[in-house]
Amino acid sequence: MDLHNKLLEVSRLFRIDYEYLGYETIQMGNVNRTYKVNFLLPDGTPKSFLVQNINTYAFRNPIGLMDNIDKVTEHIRAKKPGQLALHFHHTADRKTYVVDGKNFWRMTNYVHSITFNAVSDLQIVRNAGAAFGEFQMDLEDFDISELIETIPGFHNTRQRYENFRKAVREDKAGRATQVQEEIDFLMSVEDKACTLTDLLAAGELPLRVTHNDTKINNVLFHPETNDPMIVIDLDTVMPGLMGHDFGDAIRFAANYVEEDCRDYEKVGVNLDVFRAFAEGFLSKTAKTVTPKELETLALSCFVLTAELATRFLADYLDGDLYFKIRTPDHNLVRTRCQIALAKDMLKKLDLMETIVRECAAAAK
Ligand code: GN1
Ligand code: MG
Repeated sequence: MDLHNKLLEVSRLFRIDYEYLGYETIQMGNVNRTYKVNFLLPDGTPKSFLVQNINTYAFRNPIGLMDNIDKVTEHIRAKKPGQLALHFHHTADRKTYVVDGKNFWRMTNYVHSITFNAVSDLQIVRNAGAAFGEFQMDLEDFDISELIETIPGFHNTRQRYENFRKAVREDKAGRATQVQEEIDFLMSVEDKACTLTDLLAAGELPLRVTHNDTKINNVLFHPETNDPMIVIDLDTVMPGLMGHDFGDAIRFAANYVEEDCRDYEKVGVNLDVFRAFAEGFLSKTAKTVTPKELETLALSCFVLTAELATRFLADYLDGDLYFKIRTPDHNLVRTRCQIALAKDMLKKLDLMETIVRECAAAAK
């Protein structure tokens, strides 16, 4: 069945009976496939929904994942009744998903909004920082044991390095010799990149419920006012560290260029964006952040950047099985961009640490 008819069939299973107009592919995320599915209400007004095809190579337990999302969204909704939330549609037998063969479908409301990739408007960045900080705080009293790990060891950097080493060893796509320089660099920073993982194992950093995929385009903003409306992409909400969310957000938002930019000499941390995000994030989290978390917040940006570089490069070596690619060397370009960013972060680490301390002091 072609996609046009498949999306119609899925929508009908989610009990959307309006007149079907067709679909648009949404460029969102590097893992799942997302479609905006358009209908016409009986009175002639257009109405859209988002349908996603979950990548079950990445998410091996999609039913457990939907269960996590249900619990987390319920918890937040109970705290903030009436506030805009993601709503997952149900089938006739009350399921939030439709399985057909290897495909795992879900449907949510479509929120008219805007998103940002590279941002220079500091107020938007500050707002995004506050939105992610607030998200963690909303879940501060959530019982961690209720959540499954949707991707086990997602930000376990030691484990990521093991996977990376395995990919280098197996060299499935025969590409290892052309990327020796990248492999050597990542190996040389392994211990530093594993700082958070090691501190967690030593009991020096607290586990929290975290988002774990805090790209700034996972905050939906109001199209007219630019106010943050909602945090989306809850697939990786699970136990994690505060630095995972802070670090991943900076990795994405504070880079001068997008995460797959080929102009490696343009890559780097914009410290104004860094400060604005830290201000927003700490305005919500300063009351609960521990001294060790604060001390490692700037370093967490390097950690998340290096970790993702190992993931992109491992996928390149495996033959591009995990991340969606748009060019044959996409994962290599992503790797090189993240390595350039990681190097710049090491240079600016002292400055970033000072900024974090200043923002925390101002927020208290
Ligand atoms: C993936 O699919 P998306 O864009 O939300 C990945 C993140 C990476 C990101 C890099 C489940 O996120 O961990 O940081 O790509 N998500 C998963 O762009 O692996
Ligand atoms: Mg995601």
